[in-house]
Amino acid sequence: MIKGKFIVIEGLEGAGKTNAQQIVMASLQAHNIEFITTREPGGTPIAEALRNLWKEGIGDEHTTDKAELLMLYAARTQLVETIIQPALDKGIWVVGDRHDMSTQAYQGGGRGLSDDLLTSIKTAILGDFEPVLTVYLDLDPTIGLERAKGRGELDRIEQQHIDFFHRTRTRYLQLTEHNPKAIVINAAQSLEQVSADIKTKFEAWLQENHSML
Ligand code: Z5A
Repeated sequence: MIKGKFIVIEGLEGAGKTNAQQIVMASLQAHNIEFITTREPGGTPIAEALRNLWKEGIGDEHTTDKAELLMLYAARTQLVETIIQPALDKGIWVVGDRHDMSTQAYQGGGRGLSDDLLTSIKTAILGDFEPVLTVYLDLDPTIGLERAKGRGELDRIEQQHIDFFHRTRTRYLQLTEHNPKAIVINAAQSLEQVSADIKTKFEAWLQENHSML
């Protein structure tokens, strides 16, 4: 049985991940590749419950930075072990809305948690499990938050100081620059141009990797 491939869409809020996921899905459909989609944090009943608990807290109590990190990894391993890995083992591809790079960028870059802590937890929980490709939508956070505001009230995480998102973006750029497993898209362009860029670059990647199917 040939294994499926794990492709992840990453970027700040308002970067257009929903649109990017649809473009990747359309390409896979055109090549008759079977796939499922996931989102993080979440994607299973337990992981979704952890997402809500983390986002909303209980009353006035919210997670500390380290508790947040552990909850994100609890949700992630639940999703990987029960949904993602079994699908890949059956030859089904997985298109994820966020995965571990979000933690490296938001909790590492944004919150400033140490590389030692992040690396030790990541290694303990995920081992060498990682996506074969990450499509990173790069966007100035001021534009992304304006777009997100257009959809309604910002949630607790989205209400962080703008510097938090600048640090997060800087970490994303460090992680994706010169990374052969990442495609970087300028998400500040028009929706049409962003969509065209994703399609072109993803199709090129697919063609290169198709022989491995
Ligand atoms: N988080 C974390 O801290 N650590 C982790 O490990 C993980 C996550 C996994 C998840 O929230 C939060 O969790 C997120 C990171 C953190 N926090 N923040 N802040 P979520 O799942 O609720 O939200 P999101 O992942 O950030 O999704 P989003 O806000 O929906 O972003 P998006 O999917 O990229 O946005 P969109 O819905 O595709 O687009 C937003 C709007 O912009 C929409 O109206 C589009 O039509 C519009 N748009 C998109 N592209 C364009 C262009 N090119 N031009 C004009 N308008 C556009």
